Amino acid sequence: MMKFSTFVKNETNKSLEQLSDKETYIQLLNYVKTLSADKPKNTGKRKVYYISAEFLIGKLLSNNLINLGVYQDIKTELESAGKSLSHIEDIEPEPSLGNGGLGRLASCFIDSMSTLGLNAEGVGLNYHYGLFKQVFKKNEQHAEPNDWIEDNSWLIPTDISYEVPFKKFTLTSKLDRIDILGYKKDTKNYLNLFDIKSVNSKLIKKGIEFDKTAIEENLTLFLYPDDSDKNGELLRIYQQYFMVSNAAQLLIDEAIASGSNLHDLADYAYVQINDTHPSMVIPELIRLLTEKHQIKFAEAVEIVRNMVGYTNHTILAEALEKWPLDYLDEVVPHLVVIIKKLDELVHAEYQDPAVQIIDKQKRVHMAYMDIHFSNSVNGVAALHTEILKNSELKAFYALYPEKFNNKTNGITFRRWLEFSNQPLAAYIKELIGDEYLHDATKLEKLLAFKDDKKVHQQLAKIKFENKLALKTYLKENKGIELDENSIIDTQIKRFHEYKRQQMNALYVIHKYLEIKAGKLPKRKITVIFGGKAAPAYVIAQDIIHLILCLSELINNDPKVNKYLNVHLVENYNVSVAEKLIPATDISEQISLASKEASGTGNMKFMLNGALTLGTMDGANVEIAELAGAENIYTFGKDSESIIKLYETSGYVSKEYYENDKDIKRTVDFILNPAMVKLGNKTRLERLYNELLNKDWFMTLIDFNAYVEAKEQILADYEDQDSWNEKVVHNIAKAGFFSSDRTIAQYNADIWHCEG
Ligand code: 26Q
Repeated sequence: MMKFSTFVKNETNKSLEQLSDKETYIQLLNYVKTLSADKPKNTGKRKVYYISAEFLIGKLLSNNLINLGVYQDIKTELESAGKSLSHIEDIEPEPSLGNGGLGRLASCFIDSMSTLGLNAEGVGLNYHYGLFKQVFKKNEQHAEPNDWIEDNSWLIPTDISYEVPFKKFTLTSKLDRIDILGYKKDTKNYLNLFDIKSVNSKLIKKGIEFDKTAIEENLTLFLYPDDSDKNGELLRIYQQYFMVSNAAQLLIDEAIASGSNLHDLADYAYVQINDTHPSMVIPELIRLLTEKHQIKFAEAVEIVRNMVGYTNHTILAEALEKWPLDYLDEVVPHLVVIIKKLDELVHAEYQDPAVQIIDKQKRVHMAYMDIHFSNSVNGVAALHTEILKNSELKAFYALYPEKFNNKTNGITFRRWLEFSNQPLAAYIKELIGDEYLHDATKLEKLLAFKDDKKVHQQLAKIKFENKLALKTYLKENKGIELDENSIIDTQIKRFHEYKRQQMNALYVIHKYLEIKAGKLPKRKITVIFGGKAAPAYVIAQDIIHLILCLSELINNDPKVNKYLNVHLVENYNVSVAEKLIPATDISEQISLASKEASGTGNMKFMLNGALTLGTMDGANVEIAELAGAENIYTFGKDSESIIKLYETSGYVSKEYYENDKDIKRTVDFILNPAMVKLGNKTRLERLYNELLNKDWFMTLIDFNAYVEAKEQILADYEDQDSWNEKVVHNIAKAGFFSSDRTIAQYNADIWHCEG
């Protein structure tokens, strides 16, 4: 392999020392692209197409260097030329192709598919401005376009292009690809990102507002454009159909090129549908097979049924897509014909209204279509899959028990340990070698050191080092002063009521009031939040507002700020997560039980030696089982009780407020004059009223249990030996959460493609 400095000399006729950091970044990008261009693609008869509206891939330079096995060499080479790799990493813009857990999961998955050498690719859209950039002004969130694509980028143009027919016009696509390297593998896969040729950024007006009707120019401008009006919803349908029609045409072309006669298409392709955003791929494949390739309808249905799997990521009713048939008819009438035929097939077989694709109000239930016309339906954590089978999708489980399976989520350890926590990774190698990089369960060897005080001290030292690195990062990039000597308690995820950032904020108020009253914590606590709220989700924005006001109040109060700090990090993204997670002591996973399908941040924290403070929800349940009850802090009502409460409408938030003085005092503080002075009264009042009169996600039901568990975890931190014994247990048992394991299971149980 050519040395980087030689590459630079050949390309620029300059030495490495003569390049600026920006020029060095561009040379490194080209160096990696050249090395990866030499690698052959994975092969195998059957190819997996993982279709997803989001791929939250994060920066790629460091990850690619690690996967190529040259990270340390490049670091050393740069150092001897007087350069710092971490400064150069900062220059790369973070791709803005995802929003949260589902998109980050898709990205961990494509890393693992390449690492396992599977013939499996991602397919999505290349949004030019992706998800909005979050900016805080006057303690409120504002959304700005995120212009992430530069002239030099990881995107590799191809001349692959398709015609995608809509009712009113036909759009021509173009395909850009990103090479996806596996960890120390000789082969690669692609992330396929389709785009329109005619995208026009001049449509963007104030913030992220734009003309939603100019489809031929706006289709790939934004991820999840505002769909609070009809034009927004229509645009989403345009985006989804464009994504899946391209995917379907690509896979049919590739199958034919590999020798398929299309009657045997299922031997050549498998489509994994990441939530319902790509569901239209089912009728689209059937349409193409019948209309373009003369296959009979009944046969086409069976072919497609054998080559599609559906992954469910949520049980929140509002996130389960139901498109009005009229809207589909306005955009893709040719698909409506097929959807109606599928609906008739279901109707002929089953009479239960609960399992019909098209309901009485003429809305198409995308998930239901997926379940009938696929051969696999999976949840993303053990508890989540059980809830799907026994409650949310019970009627379907009764029809198709054999289709249902669980695939507990995972994360790639290359990004979330090797790269993001280099001091810890180096120390683990010192203790147990590097076998865990290929077989993550080998981390269990760390259990041999669980009582070793020297190991405890070293882990504490690494945590402190990471806090210092975070301090520098937050100061330089986010205008935040972090106290490295405080306990760091972090909640990072999309803002949503079910995730209950508001419960954490109420804890902050509770602590503030205690400190004001002279009850001082043993050690300073820093509560960190990070996350974006959907622009149309008003209450989530109100929660952000509450936290920003609290942050201003508390951090500027000299009596309190010695004991308590609150920060909300602006524009939380993958790069911010990579800095926050290794420095965190307490991982907040406090969703209302039954509502968080899995969570994957919880796994990242566990791997990085933070202890979980969480409800028995999603993958927290499996974390508790693996780490052992004594090594995790769980609290609150369990999922069964919560599901019952919803069934009986048994939760009345006002009762909690009126019957508990501390809760009342804490909630009332939202409207304290000191807060109203810093904030927007309308927002604070709305949030207060929401908590009192509605509180759909039951913040108050677990508040006391939460305070108690938090006091316990804070107290336990003081015994550092016992704390670090728990830390060792957590890291040692985190191997199960490697996405390599998850992907191996998808392949063994669903995809059956050769590796
Ligand atoms: C639906 C309808 C209309 C508009 C938007 C949507 C929509 C958009 C995004 C629905 C869902 C999403 C994203 C969901 C998501 O990120 N889910 C998370 O997936 C993770 C990976 O499985 C889990 O770990 C999380 O628990 C789950 O919340």
